Amino acid sequence: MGALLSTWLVLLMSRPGLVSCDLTDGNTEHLKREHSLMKPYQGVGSQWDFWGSTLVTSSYVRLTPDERSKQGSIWNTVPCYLKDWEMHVQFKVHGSGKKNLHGDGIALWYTRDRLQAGPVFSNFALFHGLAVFVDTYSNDDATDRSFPYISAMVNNGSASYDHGKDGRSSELGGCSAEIRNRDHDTYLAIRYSRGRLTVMVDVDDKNEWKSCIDIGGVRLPTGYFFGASAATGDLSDNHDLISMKLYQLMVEHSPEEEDQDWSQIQPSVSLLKSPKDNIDDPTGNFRGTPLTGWKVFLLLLCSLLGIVVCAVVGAVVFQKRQERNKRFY
Ligand SMILES: [Ca+2]
Repeated sequence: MGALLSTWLVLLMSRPGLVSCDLTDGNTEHLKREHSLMKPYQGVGSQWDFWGSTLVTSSYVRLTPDERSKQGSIWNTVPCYLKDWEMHVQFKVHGSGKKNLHGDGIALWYTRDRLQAGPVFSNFALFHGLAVFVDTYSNDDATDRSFPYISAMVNNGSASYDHGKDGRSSELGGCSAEIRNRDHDTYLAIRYSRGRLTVMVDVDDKNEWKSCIDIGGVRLPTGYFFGASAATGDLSDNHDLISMKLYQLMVEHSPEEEDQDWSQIQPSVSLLKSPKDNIDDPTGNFRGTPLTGWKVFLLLLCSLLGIVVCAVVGAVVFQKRQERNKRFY
């Protein structure tokens, strides 16, 4: 029995992926440089294409300046074949416009097509893939949410982001975040793993992630491109990217999942009733994954104790029966 337990322990220890797959703290070992944009932006030109008003300096990538009617984007040239990933974006939105007199915001993309200009934060509207919008201007005059507002959309090329309504009809979830004209750095993380899409923000200079969007049932293929874009209209802002860092998440998949051709998946979301019903973890615990190893361990320990109890009870019953048989003979 002891040997069995130690075998299980060895199995658990030898699968560090189960225990330490949370890379939100930025484990450089899993940083994928070919999909990352970092100072001093030496990869720009080979691994990243930029378009429109985008200006690359040694300390930031400015998608648009604080001027009217500007459009800019930057796109990774290397398709991403990771099944589970986490993108950390450090950005800065700033300008001379007073409150509510600035716009329009930044969009982050994981899409089939790249460098396709259009009306959605300067990108093509009928996109295939995932978009996360950092929308700084309320086009729709609704008062139920404050701006800047962060939201996500998954599209298979059939829906169009409604700019006039701030994408309300197609959003999967979102949150308000004070990201503009801050003195400190602002960050956003997008995690896609096992069909779960999680967006976190760190904008209050507390060095901690706050949950913004967390939904399950999301299907995204491999082989798409990461990008970022921004646009200004009558109102403007400087939309700056400081870095985009992509981390591979070490997650195991079943043999059936591994056998599938992930590049053929169509982007989709299987909503039950509303995006909120798709939440896998109601606590929204983004850093909860390391517990998985312990949960497995506890489950195994409980099963082990169950087996021991059954064996002891069985032995006692057997012994009693033997004694009773002896009495009869
Ligand atoms: Ca807007």
